[in-house]
Amino acid sequence: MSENDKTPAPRPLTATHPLALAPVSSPPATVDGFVREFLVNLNLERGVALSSATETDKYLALASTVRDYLVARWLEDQRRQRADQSKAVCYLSAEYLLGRQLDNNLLASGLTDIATQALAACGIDIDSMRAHEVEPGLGNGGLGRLAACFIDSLATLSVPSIGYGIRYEYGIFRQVFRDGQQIEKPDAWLALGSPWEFRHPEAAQTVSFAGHTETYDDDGVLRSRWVPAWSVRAVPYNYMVPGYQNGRVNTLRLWSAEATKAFDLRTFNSGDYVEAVRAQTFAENISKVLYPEDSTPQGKELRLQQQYFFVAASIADYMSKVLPEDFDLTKLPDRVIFQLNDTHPVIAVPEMMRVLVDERKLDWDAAWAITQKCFAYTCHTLLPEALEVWSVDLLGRLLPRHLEIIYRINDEFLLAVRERFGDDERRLRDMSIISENPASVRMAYLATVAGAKVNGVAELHSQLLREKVLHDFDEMMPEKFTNVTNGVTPRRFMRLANPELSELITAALGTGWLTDLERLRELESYAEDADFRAAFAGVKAANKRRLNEVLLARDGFAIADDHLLDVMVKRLHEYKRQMLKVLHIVTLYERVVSGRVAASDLQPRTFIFGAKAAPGYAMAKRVIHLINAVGSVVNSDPRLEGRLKVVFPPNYNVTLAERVIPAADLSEQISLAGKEASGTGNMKFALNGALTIGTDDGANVEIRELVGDDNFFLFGMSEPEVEELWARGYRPGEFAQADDELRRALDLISSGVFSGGDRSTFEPIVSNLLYDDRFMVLADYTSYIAAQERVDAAYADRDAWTRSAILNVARTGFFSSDRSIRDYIDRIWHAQPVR
Ligand code: 26V
Repeated sequence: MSENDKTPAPRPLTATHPLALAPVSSPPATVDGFVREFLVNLNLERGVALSSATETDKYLALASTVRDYLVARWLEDQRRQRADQSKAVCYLSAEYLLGRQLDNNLLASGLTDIATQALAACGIDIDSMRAHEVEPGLGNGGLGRLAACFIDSLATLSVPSIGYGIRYEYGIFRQVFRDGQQIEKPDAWLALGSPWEFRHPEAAQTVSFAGHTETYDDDGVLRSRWVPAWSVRAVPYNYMVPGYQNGRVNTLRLWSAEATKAFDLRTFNSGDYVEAVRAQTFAENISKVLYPEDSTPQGKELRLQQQYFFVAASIADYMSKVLPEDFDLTKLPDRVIFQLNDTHPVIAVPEMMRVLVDERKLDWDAAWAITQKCFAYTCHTLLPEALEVWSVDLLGRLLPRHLEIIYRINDEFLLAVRERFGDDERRLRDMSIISENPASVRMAYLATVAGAKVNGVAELHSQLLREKVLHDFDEMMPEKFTNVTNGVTPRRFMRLANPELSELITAALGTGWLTDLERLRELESYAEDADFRAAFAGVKAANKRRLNEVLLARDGFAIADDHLLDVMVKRLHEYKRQMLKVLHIVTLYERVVSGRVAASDLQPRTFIFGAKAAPGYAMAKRVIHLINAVGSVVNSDPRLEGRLKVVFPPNYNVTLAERVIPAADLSEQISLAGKEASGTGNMKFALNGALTIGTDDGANVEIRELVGDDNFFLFGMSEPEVEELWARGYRPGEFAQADDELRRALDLISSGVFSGGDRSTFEPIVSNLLYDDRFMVLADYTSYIAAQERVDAAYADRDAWTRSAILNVARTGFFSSDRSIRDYIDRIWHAQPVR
């Protein structure tokens, strides 16, 4: 056979093929191009013609179309990140409260106008598409929403980064009210399918649990290894995180638990089909549901499984997929920083040690030196009950090797404490990562010992962390501690949530402010311009109408447009003091029904509440019941002549926040000083031109400093005053004795007028306030009522109010999450944006 007879072998489609290098190109960014892509997706992906497509078909095809425009940049950024030598940020968070994706992704890719026109050409109203999306509620509140703002800013600032988390099948529960009481319904957010995610089974990781540890001789070196009892498969789902009109697309990787193949096969072969299916369900349970407890950890085994599951998968993913194979691990700190979003991912610390020592065979000291530079920890609370601890018993059963590693970290750390402070038994006991009776692991201490940096989330919070919660650690290693004040993304919470205000600002300042929010300062001079004030007031009025559209559609009621809109939206918790707001409402009501004040003398106000209570938090649920009960009495009492309204739309979420916040006149930030780590809702309100009534707590302190005392209604004890009163002995009864109106309000609640005459329904709330309240509601009542009177007086001069509102917007550009991310880069990560 001659050479010539050989048919040439087909050239394999290798990585050098042009399509493999630049796999896709974006469709043309024109109306026609968009229409074409949309119809192709409708036909090929949904298998329907436009004429017969349902709203869901259209929504899913639209989402795919937007994706198609982003995917080329995404692939390019993934390739670059692998090839790049620059340092990357891995943000580890058990929660991402993303909110709806469609509008954000349209805005980021600059396609909003094109898509609007293209859909109109197809006879589709884009607003109906927006309304069709179910938001992924993969978080509880502030911490999860902060993570979502941060990944937006990381992408917008072109920081090489990846967010890791859990793809819960059920997010935060859907809240409904029955007879005014909260009922929790499952949040089946995946029911329509999730068009923004890409499942990658080929990139799955195996995550193991339980079993035992053993030592063995490895060529003369004594080593430990973990022999796990069972394992699950962690399958990643990738989400695109587009930067704002900068061509950058980062990745959010959420892990879903599935049964391992090996596990399946073994059981199937043994003939036990039912057991195999059960095993599958068992595995899937791990990512089944988000724990709805915000701030009170329950020490549940499944939650520890969730934490280890996503953290182990993420570290394995980073080490095997992102790092080159022959990478010199001593250089790891130059390549990556893992940011721990609260203690939930802290089990990553012993996991990294296990990988470095047991798997990569580094010696302990070298591994510890690396680990200590690769992690940083953000604390999000001050409440002692919110600090996570895991019982040694549970941890040892589920993660025996990790417990050994934690013990060794602790032993060496306590040696260092002894070296520094001598045999100071108090200090040794208080600083130990392991506490006794019952033996448990303090995750915040582990994070502090392991982390290169520890930060709080507002100036006051960081200061209190150093002075109180982590005082001993601050004395030993003060250089670790720093502050990064939280921020919010102006793309979602200004541009998308408040399009009219955004237009007004752009008309005044030109473009560019959305990525350089300090430029809002330039609005200060406009506060003196009567035409601008009129336009600003017009935007607020329009936003109230926009809010009414959704309130009417989802709940069947609307708010009157001449009312001061007074808003308190956040998780329901005693420390946040929704009860103070309730006492204010009851006081106004009592003044009128007792005849001391004429209804016509009341400033018309609508009070909006939005709040979910943790399902097991009885007091919080009772407060929800009371708010609804007060609402139904107040709203229907003719003596008030419609001047006070209380509305509590159920199921407050990101989507509702985007409508409520831009419409608000007054923002309620009324936690007991020293308890709210930061707050981020407070920032969103100020940036949208609401005035704050608030205590000197969390980021309120910084908001007030920036906007000035004339544009902020401060009330209540300061944190040192709280401490002093607590030390002296807080006797709530004395405050009730001293304020006639407070006593009347409490009596009215006790009397049963809000519970159909039943005096027992809300009695536990009243007696809690009078005898057992750690959050000192009654101590701040008088000052709060006085501040509300200042609010009414200020609102009477509407033009002056508007001026203050404009100054709030102008002076709070500091609270962009872009600034927070820059602070993380400078103070903690030392990573560089890559262009
Ligand atoms: C804790 C736990 C405990 C176990 C069960 C599930 C779970 C879920 C979340 C949390 C964290 C609560 C801490 C938290 O959300 N802190 C909030 O963080 C915001 C962002 O920094 C901050 O603005 C709020 O003031 C702070 O309360």
